[in-house]
Amino acid sequence: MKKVITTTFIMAIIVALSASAWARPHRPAQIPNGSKFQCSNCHAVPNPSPGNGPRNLFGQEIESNFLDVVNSSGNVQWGTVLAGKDSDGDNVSNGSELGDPNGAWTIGQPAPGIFADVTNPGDPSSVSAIPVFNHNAPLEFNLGQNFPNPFNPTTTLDFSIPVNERVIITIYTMLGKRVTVLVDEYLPAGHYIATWDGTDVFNSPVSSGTYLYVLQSGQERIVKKMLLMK
Ligand SMILES: [Ca+2]
Ligand SMILES: [Ca+2]
Repeated sequence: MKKVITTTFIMAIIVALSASAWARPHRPAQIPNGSKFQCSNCHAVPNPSPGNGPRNLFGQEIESNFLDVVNSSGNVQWGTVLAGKDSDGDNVSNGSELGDPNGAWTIGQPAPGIFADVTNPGDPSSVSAIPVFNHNAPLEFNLGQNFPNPFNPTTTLDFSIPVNERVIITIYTMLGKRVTVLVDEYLPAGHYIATWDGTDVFNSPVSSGTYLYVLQSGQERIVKKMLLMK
């Protein structure tokens, strides 16, 4: 009898653990462009199993206020309110980061916005270009020196464009190998800053060394160097 009870107890624990480990991977499909960062949208450390690991600020916000049922099978209530918040405090709203500024997207609709521009709403170092207002410098085509430099692992760079234009900022190794695309979006004329967290397109940290960053917009192109020193 005792053995049966023990076995039942252990099986109950296994079932409970499996439910918590595997119930949440449905959630990336419940936010716009959630496929880009998958579990990392909501988890600072998404491993070892999908849905486990500590939550980031976006994940905490959803868990507290934006689930229809507060348990592991709860569904995310994406909409205007959640889209308007800036969970990770990087000055870009959750909706803007996910390509749906107004929270108008619903499950089943095509992914909104430009996939390359989607950034992580739970990671303050994941931003595309942020407009800078009340900037006194003349509005001309310009790419500033990154700051700090040398850096480890994050650096920011400022740029400006005098006309509405598609802007692409790409980072290369000194041998010309493309590391990542930092910005690829149509922007209004203005001053902007962009941040690079020292990772490549696979979100893997890159090694120390000199990197080139290239701003391309219309017929214009500016190349600068920066030094990552670990
Ligand atoms: Ca944000
Ligand atoms: Ca972010």
